Amino acid sequence: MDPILVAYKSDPVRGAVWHDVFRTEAPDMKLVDWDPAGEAASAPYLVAWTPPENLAAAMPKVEAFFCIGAGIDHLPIAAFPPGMDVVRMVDPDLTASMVEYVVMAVLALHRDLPFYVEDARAGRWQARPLRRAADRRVGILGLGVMGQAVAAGLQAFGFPVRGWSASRKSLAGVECFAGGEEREAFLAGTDSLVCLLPLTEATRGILNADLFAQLPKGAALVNVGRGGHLVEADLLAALETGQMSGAVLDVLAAEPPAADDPLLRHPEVWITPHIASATHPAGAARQVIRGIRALRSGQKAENTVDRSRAY
Ligand code: NDP
Ligand code: OXD
Repeated sequence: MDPILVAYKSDPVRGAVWHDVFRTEAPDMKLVDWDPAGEAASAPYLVAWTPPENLAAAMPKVEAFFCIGAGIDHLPIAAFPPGMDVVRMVDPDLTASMVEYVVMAVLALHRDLPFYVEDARAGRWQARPLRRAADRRVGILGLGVMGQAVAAGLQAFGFPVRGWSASRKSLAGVECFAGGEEREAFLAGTDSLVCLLPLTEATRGILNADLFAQLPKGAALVNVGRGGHLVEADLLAALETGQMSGAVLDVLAAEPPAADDPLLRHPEVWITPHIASATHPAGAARQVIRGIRALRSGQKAENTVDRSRAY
């Protein structure tokens, strides 16, 4: 029987791991690197972060697109072939890396690290009052796969955790808020805000002056969602007035940012180059193999996206 063709269009270094996993764990499948003029173009399955332009024409037999990341906001979903499944990445290692990053960021802001780093560089030796974790309420925008895992990670340090999502959740020890009508109450009791929303038309620009004004004075922000969630000028203004006390931003509107982006050298802002988490290739390859097997047996692949919801 002919092998099941799977096209791979992504980083070649990580690709070596993908090839290894497919070779050893899916001998009935053939992973082929993307080549618009080669056999990849006739594959029914595509693994990529960005698909080729005009996917329907580039891969006329494509049935399912496996996105290598968790977020799918960069995809031209409306222009995709109508019946094609879109599957996003959900992987324990991807989630674990996100938990590490957010816990690190919330703790760094909680323990005033940005100030101590600045102080040390300026030769200052001065202690700030110590606040108990129990007295710092952390609010998570987005209680999906990542948000729920992050909530558990933060609870372990004794932070009171609350979260906000579109549909109501019930999570042990987490105060859950849902929908636009409960957003204000959620924000009013949040001292450190973590954004783990997907970027959609409903969430674009959500981290803006209006939202910052609804947080208690001196609140802190951790944005690991997307740069498009944050109105950067509004954050700068809120830092200036003291409404916000600091921020850790892993994602920015422009990546990389312009060399003169005022956020880059702001003493109260820490920036990282979109590394909060990343897909780990071996686990990701196994998820795709499981997904293809499910599709071949007439089931849905796990983590198939509801295309009408766009996340
Ligand atoms: P999920 O889809 O599992 O969770 C998204 C959550 O956001 C859900 O709880 C959902 O609510 C909620 N939500 C969506 N829209 C709204 C809205 N309009 N109002 C209120 N709540 C809303 O996603 P993940 O947890 O897997 O990932 C979240 C995001 O994290 C990704 O989309 C990506 O942008 C980002 N990410 C960033 C990385 C980085 O390295 N910086 C790495 C990986 C992901 P409901 O549950 O009711 O649907
Ligand atoms: C993702 C990311 O969405 O890395 O997976 O941002």
